[in-house]
Amino acid sequence: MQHAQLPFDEVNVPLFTPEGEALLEKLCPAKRVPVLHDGPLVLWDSLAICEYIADKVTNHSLWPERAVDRARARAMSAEMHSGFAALREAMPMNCRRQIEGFRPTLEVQIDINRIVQLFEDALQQSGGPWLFTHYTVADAMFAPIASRLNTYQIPLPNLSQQYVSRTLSDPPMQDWYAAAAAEKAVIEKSEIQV
Ligand SMILES: N[C@@H](CCC(=O)N[C@@H](CS)C(=O)NCC(=O)O)C(=O)O
Repeated sequence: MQHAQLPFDEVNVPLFTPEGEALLEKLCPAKRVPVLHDGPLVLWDSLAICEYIADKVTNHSLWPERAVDRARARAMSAEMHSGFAALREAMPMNCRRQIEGFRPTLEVQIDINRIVQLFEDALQQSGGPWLFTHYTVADAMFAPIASRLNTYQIPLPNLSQQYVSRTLSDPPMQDWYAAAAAEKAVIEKSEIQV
C-alpha cells in the first residue's frame, strides 16, 4: 500500500496471545492476518488484498504492463501464496535476528532452489531491479521470503542476492523492520535454535 501511495492505519495483532485472539475475532472472519478493512469491505487474504490494491491504482500499476508478464507475475505470486510449506515452517520470518549456522533440510533446500530459479529467471528477463522491472505485487508477495533468506543467511547467486538486498533496503521494508525492532513481543515457536 505504501508503493501504491495509499494511506492506511495499521493495527498490531499480537499473534498466539489471548489479546491477539480477541482482536482477530473482532477484525477477521478467517481469524488470520493480514486483513484489510476499507469502508464496509473486509478482505481477509493477502493475495486478494494485493489484487484489490492493484485495482485501485490506475496511473501507477502494481502489475506489469504486458499481458505475458502479468501472467508470469500472477503465477509467481500464486506459487508463493500456496507453496513453500517446508521453508515457511523451518524458516519463520524473523526481522530481529540474524541466524548463524542454519542448515536447510532437503525439503527446505528444494523450496530455496525453486525460489532462486524464480528470482533468476525473472531478473534475467526483466533486467531488474525488481522482478518485473518496476515494483509489482510479485515483489510484495516475495518480500517476506527475501527477509527469511537474509535472516537464515542462505547463500545465493548474484542476481538473487542483489534482489534480496534491494528488497531489504526498500523504504517500506525498512519501516517494517523499524516497527519490528520496536516490538517487545516474542513468538517462541518462531525462534529457531540451530
Ligand atoms: N491465506 C492467508 C494465510 C494467512 C496466515 O496464515 N496468517 C498467519 C500469519 S502469517 C496467521 O494469521 N496466523 C495466526 C493463527 O494461526 O492464529 C493469507 O495469505 O492471507
